[in-house]
Amino acid sequence: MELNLRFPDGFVWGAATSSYQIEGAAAEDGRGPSVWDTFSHTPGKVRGGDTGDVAAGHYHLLSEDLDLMAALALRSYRFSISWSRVLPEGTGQVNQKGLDFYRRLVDGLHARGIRPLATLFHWDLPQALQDKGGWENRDCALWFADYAQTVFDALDVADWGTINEPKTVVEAGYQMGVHAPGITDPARSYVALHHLHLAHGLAAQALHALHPGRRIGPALNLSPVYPADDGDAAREQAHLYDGLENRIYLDPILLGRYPDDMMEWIARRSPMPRHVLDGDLAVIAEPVDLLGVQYYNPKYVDGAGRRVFKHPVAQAEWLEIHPEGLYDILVRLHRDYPAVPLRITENGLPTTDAPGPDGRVRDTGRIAYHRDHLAAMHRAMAEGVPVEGYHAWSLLDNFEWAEGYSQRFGLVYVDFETQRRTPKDSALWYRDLIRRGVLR
Ligand code: PNW
Repeated sequence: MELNLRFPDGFVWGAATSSYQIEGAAAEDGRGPSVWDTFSHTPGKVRGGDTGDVAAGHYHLLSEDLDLMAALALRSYRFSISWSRVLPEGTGQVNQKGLDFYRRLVDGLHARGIRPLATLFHWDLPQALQDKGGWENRDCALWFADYAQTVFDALDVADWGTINEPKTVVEAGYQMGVHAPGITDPARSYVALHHLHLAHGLAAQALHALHPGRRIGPALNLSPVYPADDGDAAREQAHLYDGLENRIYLDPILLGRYPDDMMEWIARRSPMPRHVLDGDLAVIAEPVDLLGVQYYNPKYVDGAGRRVFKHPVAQAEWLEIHPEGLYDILVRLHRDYPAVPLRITENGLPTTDAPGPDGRVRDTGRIAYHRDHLAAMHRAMAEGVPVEGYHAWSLLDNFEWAEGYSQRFGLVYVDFETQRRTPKDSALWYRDLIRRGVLR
């Protein structure tokens, strides 16, 4: 069926990556170790014992990857900066070679007419700072703000992202322990959350003070939460889970307060409320200039608070596919929160498609996925939701955290033996969509 959905001229079409997932060169040019080096080198933590030591080799293939982005007609590239490449100890001495890598990246994007969206933190905390308590230490927010100032001053970037997915840090990193730093303690997780929020706010304040006219915002993974049935119990559980999935991330930043019901819930499990000091929420609520929305899945909850699946799942078993969930999230953001330009900073899925004898990668499932989500997003835009751009996750197949190299989210196939890049059919489809500006 032809859709024929036209997007505004100047719509920001992009793709996203993150430093530890693609760069490799983990011990080169003075980069210090991060918590993900430690975690991936700990036996049993990552599938197959995979690490990001080499990853997609992007550190050494920078100009090839820039040309690839241009060939795919991207208008924006969302990447993250490795804090420990710039500041090997997390604070103090700057590693000029590390900073130069990001200067070359940003210059290369400008030369090709591609807008950078630079994320300050996509989970690779310098190990030296984890050794001092990491995000459980309030000082971590101050170290983050200092690091942010260093890169704000060094890089010609107009649009900045602060913390990528604080929810994944809290849940995977501090509750389930399946991500670095591998902690399994809800009590500690909410202390870390507050300091992540504080770090976000301090960085936003610093950018506004030092570089007026530039923009900054968070990148939150949001999931609409639906009751699995019509009962009152499911409705109540859905409201609770909405607090844990969405409101504890959105409300402090956009409304300047933690939701009352969530503070009660957290206080029964964590000393976190004692770590919220006078003035913190004013910092956290520094007005943001854009809101990054990462959408992967909805959550259905039954009356016992159990998660229920209602739609097909992708190769990643958590990734239940429900494009309408993106529409629901966008409309809700527009209804419940102050107006702020929205960017879809991630949306995508892993597939197992590999090059055939003719070299083509026929990832028709990925094309269908992006098409359906873009149609849902377009419907929200037609109803007045201010979405300025969309970033597919991901530009390249990469190190998919605890799943190692077993899940491929890329528009571009990467042979991890040869580092050869092959645009999948989805990449060519996306290129044509960008050129045409019409979703068919
Ligand atoms: C995001 N979950 O992570 C990250 O920002 C990316 O770095 C990552 O590669 C991508 O999504 C795909 O996983 C998530 O279990 C990881 O709900 C796990 C979940 C959600 C997001």
